[in-house]
Amino acid sequence: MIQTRTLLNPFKSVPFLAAFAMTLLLALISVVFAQQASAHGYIESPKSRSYKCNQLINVNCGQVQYNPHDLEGLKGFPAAGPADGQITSAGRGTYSVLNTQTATRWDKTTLSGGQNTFSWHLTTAHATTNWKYYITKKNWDPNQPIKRSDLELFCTYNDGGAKPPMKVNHTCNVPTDRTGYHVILGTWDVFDTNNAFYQAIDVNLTNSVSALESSSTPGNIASIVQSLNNVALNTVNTNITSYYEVFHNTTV
Ligand SMILES: [Cu+2]
Repeated sequence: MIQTRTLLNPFKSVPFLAAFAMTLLLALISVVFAQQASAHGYIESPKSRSYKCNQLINVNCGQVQYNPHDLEGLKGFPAAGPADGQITSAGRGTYSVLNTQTATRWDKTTLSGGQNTFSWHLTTAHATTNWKYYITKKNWDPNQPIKRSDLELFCTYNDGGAKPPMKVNHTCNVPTDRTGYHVILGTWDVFDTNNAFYQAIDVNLTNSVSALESSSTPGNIASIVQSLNNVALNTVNTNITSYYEVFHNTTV
């Protein structure tokens, strides 16, 4: 009896209560962090830098390997948002390895300029202000940390606060006036928080313009018969082994 009453005495149980409260607090904090870790989203096509870390296509990425969807920073880029040199990590110290910028550090996805689809995989469908896509300028230096002045906007989708589906697809026209290694930055501004998500995509642009420029001019070839839908090509020299596409108003 006396022992039971002593145990229930709150003043004598202060260490126990404090330990209990602390445990509860830690449990709450871990629940909040677990929710944050499972929240948000990443660009799965073309695979982003962080998603390639998750897929072990990019290696030695640190923690982002486990959290490709967690690149959350302040919204309002480029006026606000992560500082220059920290854009590709969303300004998150935990993921600063993503800011490493050299011509060879990251795996590149081959991409043709023109119409492309960018696909986000969301783990939480936050109400959305807008989605924007930037690309490095023609004269960018792939061996220097990326600054906002290296980037130019090429595509915007405004959602006006709507809640997106878990898979979001955007069709955008990627500039066709540049080739080789470029970085595309996708931003997702959340409507009802101060935050946004930042996704870098490393691409190797192969534009048809440059492909045509680099190929030799067809020789020994002549067209004798043309109709509205058909152009007959005759080779003057039968040794021709090349394949040619005939363009009319840029359409094959
Ligand atoms: Cu989230």
